[in-house]
Amino acid sequence: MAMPRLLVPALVFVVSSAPAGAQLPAARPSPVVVRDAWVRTPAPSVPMTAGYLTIDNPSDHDVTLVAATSIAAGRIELHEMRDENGRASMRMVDKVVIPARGSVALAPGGLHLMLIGMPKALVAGDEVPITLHMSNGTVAVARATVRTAQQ
Ligand SMILES: [Cu+2]
Repeated sequence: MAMPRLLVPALVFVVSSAPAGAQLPAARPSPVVVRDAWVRTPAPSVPMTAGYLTIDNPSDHDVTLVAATSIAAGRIELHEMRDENGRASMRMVDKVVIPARGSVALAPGGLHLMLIGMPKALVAGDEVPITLHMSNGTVAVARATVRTAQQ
């Protein structure tokens, strides 16, 4: 019953990823669907900020996110926020598994993308393309909107 609903975002993704595919002919599109992507407006003179998005995996196989890149950041790390003895701390993670027919949210307080070293200041309203690289060599492109907080 869920299939017809899943097909629509999958097709939309294929269309929206075409320009990236043209630039990177070797990269095959991933079956995942990325939604609700946003980047927190960086604080003044702070050279990093967090990005958030939700990854849906309508396929029958687990998909593993291993890296992210963007023209808007020198590099992007996969991070996780944790509460350790009442203190929030961040650590790097080397992968994020999106289970078959499942979904993973990168959201404030938990998993997130850490954008480090922005070549151009990001301001609210900017749209940032973020390419998600999977362990099987496929990619998914997200278009994240810069904003001050989740709305
Ligand atoms: Cu972080």
